[in-house]
Amino acid sequence: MKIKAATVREPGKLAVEELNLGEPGIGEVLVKLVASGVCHTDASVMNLKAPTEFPIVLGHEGVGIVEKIGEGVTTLKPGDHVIMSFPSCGHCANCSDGHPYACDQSVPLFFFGVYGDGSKRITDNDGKAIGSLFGQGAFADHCIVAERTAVKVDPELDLKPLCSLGCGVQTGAGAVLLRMQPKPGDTIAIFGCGAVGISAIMAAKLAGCGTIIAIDVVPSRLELAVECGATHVINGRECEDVTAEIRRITNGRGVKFALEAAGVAALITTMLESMENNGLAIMVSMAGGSVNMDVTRLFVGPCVTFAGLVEGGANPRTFIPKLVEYYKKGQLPVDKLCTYYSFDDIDKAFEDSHNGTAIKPVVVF
Ligand code: CXF
Ligand code: ZN
Repeated sequence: MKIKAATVREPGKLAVEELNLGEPGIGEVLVKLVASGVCHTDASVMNLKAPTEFPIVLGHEGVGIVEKIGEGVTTLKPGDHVIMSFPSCGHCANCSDGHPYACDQSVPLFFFGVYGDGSKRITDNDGKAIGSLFGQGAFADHCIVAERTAVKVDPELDLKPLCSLGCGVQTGAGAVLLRMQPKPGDTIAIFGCGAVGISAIMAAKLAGCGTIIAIDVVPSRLELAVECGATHVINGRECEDVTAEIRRITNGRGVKFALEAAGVAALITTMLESMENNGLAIMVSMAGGSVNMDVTRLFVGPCVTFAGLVEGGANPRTFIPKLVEYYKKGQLPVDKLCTYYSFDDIDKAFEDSHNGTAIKPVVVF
């Protein structure tokens, strides 16, 4: 079928093109997109700050309605409303063990535009194969996705605000609820109040954290952080010593948990120096770059666990339904993050994501 899709053929250039989408293969479904969120990873791929292969259709926070199912699909049917998430092979040791976020095939499936069998689903009018980012390619009117990558949701819900449950919200909320698992009263610091950071703040509130410290450089984001559960804020541009301020707020102890969601490598050092003894610090953003620190500081004085975590350590098929339940109860008000754009305005959506005007730009089809 003919589709319109936002495609990158050379670094930094996104163009909506008419392309040809094939049929859903074994274990795959065809989805008519309702909306798709812009995530910083889309821009990283577009600007070659992540490994990839052009041409590729961007978009990996798609929500839509199943139009057709491929052979062997048993859990979805035409008409089902779905949130699409990250792909995984389903066969490797981590997938078999319930940890698809650590799939052995993550790099090709996330970034190189291929599906589980190694092939692509889109061609251009010259017959050239075009990739689909994260096995979605969701900046398009239709896309093909693996059944295991799509999560069915209540058709009564407006799908549009739910798109980032597939990536950004899952990443922030998962890091807190699945990996950190804070107890009521615990302390946490969140570096970066974009969609991932704010979702982590909402999750920290949900878990009953007593001290939730939000760090950002944009006052409006810090205000939103407070609205979503932060008990303290630090403006990193105005504060001379963020670590000292975190220690002051926590009576000298430092925080038990911290999340780096700002995409700034230098903040890793600040985060690690702000931890309490036996604390857990997690990095989830594509910060890039390197840090220079004396690694002895990770275990002499406070001993700190530092982890990189993809997609919140989630299994989307079990975690996204939980996130939807929290959303329905008003405990995960993700609609506060969204600004909506028409497909014609996709460049503006990327621009506003880049300059921070919009926290979660959502392209509506
Ligand atoms: C990405 C973040 C960097 C590692 C791969 C997954 N998540 C979503 O965009
Ligand atoms: Zn993403």
